[in-house]
Amino acid sequence: MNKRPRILLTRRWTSEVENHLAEHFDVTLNERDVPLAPEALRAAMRDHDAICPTVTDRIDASVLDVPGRRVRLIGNYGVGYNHIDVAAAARLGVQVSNTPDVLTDSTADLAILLLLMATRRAGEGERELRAGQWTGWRPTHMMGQSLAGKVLGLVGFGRIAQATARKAHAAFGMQIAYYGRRRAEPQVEQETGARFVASLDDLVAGADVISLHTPGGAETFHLIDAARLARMKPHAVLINTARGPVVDEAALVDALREHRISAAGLDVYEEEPRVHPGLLALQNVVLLPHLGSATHETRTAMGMRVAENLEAFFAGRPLRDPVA
Ligand code: 8YV
Repeated sequence: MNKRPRILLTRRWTSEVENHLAEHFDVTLNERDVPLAPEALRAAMRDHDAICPTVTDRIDASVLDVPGRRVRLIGNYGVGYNHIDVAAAARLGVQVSNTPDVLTDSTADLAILLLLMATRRAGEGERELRAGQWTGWRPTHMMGQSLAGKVLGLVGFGRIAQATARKAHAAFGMQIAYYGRRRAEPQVEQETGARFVASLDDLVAGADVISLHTPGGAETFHLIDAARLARMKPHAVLINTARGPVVDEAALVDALREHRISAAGLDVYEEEPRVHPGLLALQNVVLLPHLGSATHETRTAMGMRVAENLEAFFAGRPLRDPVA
């Protein structure tokens, strides 16, 4: 009998996926479900055939280039892979896969949730009520902003941005504008109701709500900095479901504190799980703990998508979702 490939899941996954994987592989689970230290990741590289990390694991060259490495595949659980040095992996002949498509709708739904919460002051309202400070209905109580006819400016126009565009346009009658490295196909623009804006500065200056959908990494670090925040309208709302470092968090705190923009809705942070203390002190920001893909259905589908990549790799077939 062939020896089954040995794989490591760096965090606990849904039981459906863990059970499925156990039928095909010799699976190591991280029973305590806390992030693994770099030394533990390096050790795992020596005694597994594949490791399946998440956003909480830094798979840099010092982990990949360990002497005696046995791992030949990094099957990432998640679509974003800025925590993996894919250039080093490619150089060392280690393949990398991710999980696109299956989390598109959940993440777009969460962007819409933040958009609604931030524009309708939902967090603020709930905090007031729970604190016993609600004095009753009145015409001018906690007024937010309506969405119909407002411009949603999308930064990046990949799968998740396009799904967000469709939902915001169809459900709330928002106008959609987007900035991306390249212009989308006319059919996609038509179906999402989106208009291309060639300059990011113009997009942020013209939008009522700005939602970020770029990858993380060096290329997008602090794309939204103090200067771009200064270009936004005073009633603008910033939504981030992409990666924390895309926004200069300290500059965002200043802009929100001084009411130079009206609100923000964040699911991701510069140094997760640490959240800038300035954000925690503000009322006009909604803060969620990186829940973009967190539904039972999606988290299982993500695991199954990793399983497809593992199964292809160990059967000698091309990966379904290669990123390096
Ligand atoms: C994941 C995400 O839960 O897929 C991504 O890129 O940001 C999240 O939805 C996380 O990355 C798991 O690794």
